[in-house]
Amino acid sequence: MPQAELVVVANRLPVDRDDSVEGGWRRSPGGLVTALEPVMRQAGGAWVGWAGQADHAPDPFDFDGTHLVPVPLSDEEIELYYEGFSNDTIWPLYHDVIAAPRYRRVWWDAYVKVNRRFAEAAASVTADGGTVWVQDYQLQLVPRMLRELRPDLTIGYFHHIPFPAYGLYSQLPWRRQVLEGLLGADVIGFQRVADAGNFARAVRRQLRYDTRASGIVVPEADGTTRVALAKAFPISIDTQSYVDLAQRADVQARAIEIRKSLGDPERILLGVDRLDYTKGIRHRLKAYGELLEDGRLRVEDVTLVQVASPSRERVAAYVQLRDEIELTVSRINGDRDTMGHTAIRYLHQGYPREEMVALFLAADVMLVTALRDGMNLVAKEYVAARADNRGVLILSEFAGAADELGTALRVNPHDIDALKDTIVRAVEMPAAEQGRRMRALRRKVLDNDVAKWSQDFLLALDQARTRTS
Ligand code: GDG
Repeated sequence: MPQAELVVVANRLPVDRDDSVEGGWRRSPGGLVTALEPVMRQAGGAWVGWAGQADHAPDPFDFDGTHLVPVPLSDEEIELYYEGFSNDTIWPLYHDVIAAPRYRRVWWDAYVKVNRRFAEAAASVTADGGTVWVQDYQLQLVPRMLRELRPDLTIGYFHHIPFPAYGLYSQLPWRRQVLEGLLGADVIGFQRVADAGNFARAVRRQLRYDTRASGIVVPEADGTTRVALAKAFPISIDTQSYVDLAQRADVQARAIEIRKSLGDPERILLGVDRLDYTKGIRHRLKAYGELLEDGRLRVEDVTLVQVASPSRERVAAYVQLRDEIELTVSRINGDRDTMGHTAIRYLHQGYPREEMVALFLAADVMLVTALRDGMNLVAKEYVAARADNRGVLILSEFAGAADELGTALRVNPHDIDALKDTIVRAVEMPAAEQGRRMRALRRKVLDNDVAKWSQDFLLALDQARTRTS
């Protein structure tokens, strides 16, 4: 087995099966994959993850300069470890119990077993003294398991979703094991300063370890201690690729075509989300529906386009959410549509990136009303696409992106009256104010792209290595 100096461990490999292309695999879309591709290529890195098909793990293979190591998952493990513990226990708990988390011991058992399998796979492909970077909440136990197998490694972990306040976190029957699992890492990265703070507080309350600034003093089995760093590293997007797409003539033409096909409304409002209860889609629809009802907005002048890409369709809470949203959309449309104009153009579909960027260009107002969100990349993508310095971003204070994107129109999505006023303000905002706000937003997103994010994290890991060696 070839050994790599840098190994990424994530639930999914960075490729999707596609029999129509040579080799049978294509790179999956997504910022993480784009960000790590140059780093991995340069380091001759390896990536450990599930290949996407149950009960089928191909042998390790090379793809675009990266060695890919598939981890097998059975159908039952996908149900218990992924849909169960990851997406029906941790996901709702870490998003402030917007939906009720379910605590099931068989799910936990599967989570432990699968995390061990990932840790063992990473241990077997990492070179002596190498670096492993573990991604996200599906693999919180991997850092500790890996450290036990390979004490010579430098281990990083990045948490893409929020880390909740201790009062909520403490519901977790396995709260101690999860903290210990994460603390196996030398650097534990979070989206927001507040997430890192919640984590440090949970460690103090639950494990009684000392914390100093961003450092956590972790006692080892041999009586010594080491310092793990828990700190914010806000993730970003491949900004330039959005700027480039937005400048393409065909994408710009498509934006005009979209507007025309909606009946040339004065204002287009846009929401783009995975269909997930954390995204605040219902709150957005409620505010918009009331504005039409109150007569503050008219269906002849505005249209809301809501892309809700299909997600986690085997988890009960998502099935129910879809029903609720679709009922609400059809009620609003039934009440408000005219022959020529629709209130909401609802699309339960995924689209190519070109179409997304065309939508961003067509949208006068972008609605990000998440009730809780680690970062929210859609907010940054909209900003990156608007090189014309037009358009208004409405951004929930509960999305991580709110920490950086200070000149967006900030909103508490639970406050429906405030949300309504903010939508009206966005619809009426003069071009000069749009430009002033958008320019400041764009500076942030252009200066802090995903390549910088991965460099900052890997630099912190490198410093952790020199501290301990
Ligand atoms: C998690 C955290 C954190 C969506 N529909 C389509 C499509 N998308 C793309 C968006 C964006 C991505 O998917 C979604 O990223 P978000 O950040 O908005 O949200 P999550 O999926 O919940 O991601 C989140 C993120 O991890 C990274 O750390 O920011 O807080 O929850 O890029 O554009 N892309 C295409 N077609 C679609 O239909 N092409």
